[in-house]
Amino acid sequence: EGVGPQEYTCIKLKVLEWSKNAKELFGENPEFKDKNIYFVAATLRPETMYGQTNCYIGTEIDYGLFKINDTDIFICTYRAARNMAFQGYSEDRGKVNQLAEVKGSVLIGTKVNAPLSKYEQVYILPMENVLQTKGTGVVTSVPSDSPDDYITLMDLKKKAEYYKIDPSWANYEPVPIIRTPNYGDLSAPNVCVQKKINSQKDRVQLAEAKDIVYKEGFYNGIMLVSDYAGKPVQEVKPLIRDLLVSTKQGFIYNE
Ligand code: A2H
Repeated sequence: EGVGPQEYTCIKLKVLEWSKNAKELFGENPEFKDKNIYFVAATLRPETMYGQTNCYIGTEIDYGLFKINDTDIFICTYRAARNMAFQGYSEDRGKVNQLAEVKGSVLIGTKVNAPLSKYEQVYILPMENVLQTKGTGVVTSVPSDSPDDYITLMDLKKKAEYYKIDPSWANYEPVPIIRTPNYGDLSAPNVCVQKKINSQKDRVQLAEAKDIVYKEGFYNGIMLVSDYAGKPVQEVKPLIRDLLVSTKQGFIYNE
């Protein structure tokens, strides 16, 4: 980090139904009527999008709703929207058109469609370790292959009331999407169990687990799903990224 630009794939998760609080704010607003509204999540692993089970935001982070063109509105941090505007994702290059601002907590429980996911609808859920200063401030969740995503989903299942969510929103299981020689078909859950990681507060062990799972998936992983089943992750990663971009379910974003 900090050395040179990082290329992310941004994934567009379309809003299907606002949370109760967001509906009160935006439900009747004519500016949002008939528009496609997307949470925009930055990922380094586009090949894992088949395993999305939810999407995380920070409850204390401020998010904007940004007009991108005549049909599309993006939800992300202002910082990311400004970077996007300079990268050609806005009506006028370099200009941000912010329609509204909202605290993350208001958006929790919004139902979205996550491209390529086996689940047709998933929910916006809270994660404690989302950084305002990285990517878009929106992190799509792939518990099969990301230790952070997995352990946070377990926290939410165990303590739904504490996290102020409806238990049904977290009632999703990790999907086996990549096979690895050392950690099997659900590498993130397996490494978390092996390292006895109990919650998203175990930051040090989680960082180690993240490193192990990332390297194992990238260098030794074989796809279990999609048209690319049986192929190495290294080979298909750019192809799945290109698929997401060409179908306009995603776009390339640098920072
Ligand atoms: B990755 P780097 Cl399956 N705050 O996507 C915290 N984490 C963030 C973030 C933010 N604002 N923005 C993006 N991220 C996460 C998939 C994935 C990711 C898998 C496995 C590992 C992994 C599904 N979540 O990342 O610091 C996003 O999660 C491990 C590095 O820029 C993004 O990719 O290197 C990754 O961190 C970007 O991290």
